[in-house]
Parts: sequence; C-alpha cells; structure tokens
Amino acid sequence: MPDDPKGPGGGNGKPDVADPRRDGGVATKTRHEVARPPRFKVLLFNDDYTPMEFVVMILEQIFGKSPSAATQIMLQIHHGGLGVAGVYVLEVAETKVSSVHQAAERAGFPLRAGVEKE
Ligand code: TYC
Repeated sequence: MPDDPKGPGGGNGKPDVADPRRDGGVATKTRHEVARPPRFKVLLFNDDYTPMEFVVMILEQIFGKSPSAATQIMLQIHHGGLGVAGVYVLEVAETKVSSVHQAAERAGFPLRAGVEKE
C-alpha cells in the first residue's frame, strides 16, 4: 500500500489528539493513564416493612451479590440504617436505583435506594 496522502490525521481537518505533537496547539500533558469516570455508590435504606429476604433477593438479583454477601449487606442496612449495594458509573447506578424501586413497588414494599458520589 502507498502512503496515505491525507497523512496521519486522516484528512478530516481535526487535530490528531492521539499524537501529542499534533494536539492542535493546546498545551497538554502526555497521557499515561486512561481517564477514569467518576463512580457512584448505590445506597439501600432501611425501613420497617420490607422483608429481609426481599432485600437479600434484590442484592443478589440486581447487584450480583453472593447469598452470604447479600445477607451481610442487608444486616448492615437493618442495623445501621443504610448500606452500599454496589459502586458504578452514574448511568448504571441510576438504572440500578430504578430497578430496585420498580421491584419494590411491584411487590408492595417501601424499599428505597439512592445514589451518592464515591
Ligand atoms: N428492617 C427490615 C425488617 O426488619 C429489613 C430491611 C433491611 C429493610 C434492609 C430494608 O434496606 C432494607 N424487616
């Protein structure tokens, strides 16, 4: 194959940011690590009415916890008022919260969840 006459930038007129020498003239540091998006805890809150077994089931089915981890987290919530069900990027965390509320409402329990920045 002959050299691409458009050059390394691909000829689309945009600065070739992948090459730190062709960053469009903006002062940048050479990147050694990939950017890490912020993480968010999904919290579950205690209440007086949701059965323990239901919370354990939620922790297993929605948060992928083992039966023993789910039981430990449920007991932490029961005794401490709240607990961390998992840590995710924001969009995933918000989807988990919606799944918890949907399952709880469907079952007629007042279980509540929320998101907190790590
Ligand atoms: N406190 C509830 C009970 O005694 C159990 C429970 C645990 C409820 C955790 C919610 O997030 C919760 N049945």
